[in-house]
Amino acid sequence: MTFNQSKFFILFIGYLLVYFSIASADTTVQEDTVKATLVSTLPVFDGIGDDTCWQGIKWQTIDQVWIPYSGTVPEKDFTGRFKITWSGKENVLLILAEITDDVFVDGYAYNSNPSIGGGYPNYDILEIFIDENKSGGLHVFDGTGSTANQWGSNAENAFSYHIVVNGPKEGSAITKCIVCDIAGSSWSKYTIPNFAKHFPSFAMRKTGTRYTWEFSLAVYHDAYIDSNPEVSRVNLAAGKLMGFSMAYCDNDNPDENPKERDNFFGSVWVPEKAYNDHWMNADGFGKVMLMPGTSSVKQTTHLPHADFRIFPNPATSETQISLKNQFIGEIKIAVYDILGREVYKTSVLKSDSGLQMRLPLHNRPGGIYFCVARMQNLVLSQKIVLY
Ligand SMILES: [Ca+2]
Ligand SMILES: [Ca+2]
Ligand SMILES: [Ca+2]
Ligand SMILES: [Ca+2]
Repeated sequence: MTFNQSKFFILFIGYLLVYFSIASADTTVQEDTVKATLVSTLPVFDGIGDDTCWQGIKWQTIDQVWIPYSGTVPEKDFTGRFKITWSGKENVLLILAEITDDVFVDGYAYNSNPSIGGGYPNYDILEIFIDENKSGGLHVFDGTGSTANQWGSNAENAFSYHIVVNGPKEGSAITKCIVCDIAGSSWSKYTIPNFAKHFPSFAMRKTGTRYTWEFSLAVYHDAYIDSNPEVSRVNLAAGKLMGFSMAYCDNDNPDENPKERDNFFGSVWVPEKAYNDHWMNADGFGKVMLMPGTSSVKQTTHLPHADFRIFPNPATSETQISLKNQFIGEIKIAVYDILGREVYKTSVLKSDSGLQMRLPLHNRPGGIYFCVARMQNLVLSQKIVLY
């Protein structure tokens, strides 16, 4: 071997060693579609991930460098991973994120005026990107018309939550956050809304250089109105597929002024040309699917949706529900319109022989509705079309 050949050989062996050490470190799993399991109990929101609902849930990694500051990222500079589950009873996503960051840079002061309150991505912040109907597309402004640079036609087509906190003291947790996004109609008329109210429970704890974020997240569809969020609240149900990614902005220089972000890490691979597209475009978001609880999977030997039928559907008059599975006990039935408003609810006892009942929707206006059946560890939903 020449000197150059042997140098290449040593590099190659080194690459193999690194490759196999990563491949064998099977503590995290990055799936194409992240499966979020239904859980029956909420965690205690204290920034400690020892709750029952987190047990047995796989970690997902935040390991893609979307914006690099320097060539390599040592482990002490940053590692990130998260778990996601959901609660049908509370109708929220549940997220546990564990971030290692050598220097925590906080101090951001919120202001809805972008010329004063801008720059939040230059602090240490956790980001959640969510597109509840997986539509993709731009989500910056409520632009009208068809110019190429109007940055979308609906700011709430997807949300990009930038979660900002003042770092807690060593060994303690904080429960207050600011959640910035962009809304408005154009770059000359835009605001920074604070969407902290979309996070009903929130905690972030510091243990050395490990920061544990534990929170719930309500999900809203794209007809969201900030003055009345509940109208657009989405009813989470098993089988629902959403656009979802997480990211972390890492700055390690608390003394600089103005602040400037170093690295930017994400949970999904993005092409180089779209390395920083998530904040404005939902096309590159990852995917999360809501799954029934593990105990329900065992209880239900058939496909859940095959057992839950609404007929006739589409319907011009009265419709009926038929539900067959092994569940015995109380089932809560609710029907929602396209805006998420509850238009009918009842609760029934189901025996093991199945459930069949009328759904009195014949006086409702025509359109799309969703029927949700909630039982102990399982939430089933079906779309109904009324003419
Ligand atoms: Ca906890
Ligand atoms: Ca760092
Ligand atoms: Ca959307
Ligand atoms: Ca940092």
